[in-house]
Amino acid sequence: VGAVLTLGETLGSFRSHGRITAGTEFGLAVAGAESNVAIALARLGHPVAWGGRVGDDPVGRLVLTTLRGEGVDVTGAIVDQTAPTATMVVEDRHPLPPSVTYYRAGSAGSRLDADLAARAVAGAQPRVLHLSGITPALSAQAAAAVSVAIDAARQVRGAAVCFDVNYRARLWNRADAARALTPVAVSADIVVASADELPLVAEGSSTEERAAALREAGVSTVVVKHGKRGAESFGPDGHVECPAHPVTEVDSIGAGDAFVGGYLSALLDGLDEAARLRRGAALGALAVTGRGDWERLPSRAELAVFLAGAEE
Ligand code: CKP
Ligand code: MG
Repeated sequence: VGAVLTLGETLGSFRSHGRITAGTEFGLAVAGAESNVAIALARLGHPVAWGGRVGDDPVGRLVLTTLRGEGVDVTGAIVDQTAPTATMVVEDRHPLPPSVTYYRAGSAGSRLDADLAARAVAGAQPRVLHLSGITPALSAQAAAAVSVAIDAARQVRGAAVCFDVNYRARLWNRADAARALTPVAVSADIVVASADELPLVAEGSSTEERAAALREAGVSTVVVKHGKRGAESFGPDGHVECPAHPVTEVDSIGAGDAFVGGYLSALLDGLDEAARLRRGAALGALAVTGRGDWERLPSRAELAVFLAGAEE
């Protein structure tokens, strides 16, 4: 029995060294919101599995060896013989934010399907199934896989479904995303969103009203992230707030996934809502201190050192 199962698309991320011109060098890294969460949890010692499809190509092999190396169970992953692993190009335009270009239409990851999802959930019997709003944007069959995964998790006693809205303007518009993601959000136990993503999945004229609407629809806890201004949640413990850790930001991509990893880690440890938000904020802060989506994420011991320093 694994603690956490995540499903999604993991990509090769080519990060330019400076503006892109002929001859620019790139560093290759592994990216993908759901596998970022998996790595965060694995580094903190939680048993965690990732399921998805990669191509039979060097980037696909890098994805699997990297996840394995980080201690993430990839036995539910499939190597697609005919579609390539998705990639993305991140152009460093410092001091402007990086520009991101996806090469993922028709990718192996976009072929995530109901069969893989059902098998992965049945095999992992997870305590937490973590999904994000990126997956339904990839293809109709990936969207179906998300619903099937949630239905399958309902068959696992005590399993909770965590859903990160993760709206991606490069994949679809807000109206299409709202239509597809609202039914997913209301079927989750925990919904995580940034303040600008929350209106996609809930009616209301304020964060409070939107969180209340989701809770009335059956969501247990709504976690709202405010970046540098911290996070708050609405759930069985009422309204809980948490400041962010002041750190010097180098690269904010991956902060949201780090936050989710920290939050779920504290949940699995049986900690209360305030402690879940605190651990989420700590991982989010650490993730932005260097380049890469997950490379800066801490082990248990490193997290303790960081939190001790933060109290001084
Ligand atoms: O919301 P975050 O910045 O934490 O998510 C970052 C990830 O999966 C990144 O790894 C990228 O590959 C992606 O989101 C994406 O598909 O945009
Ligand atoms: Mg996010």
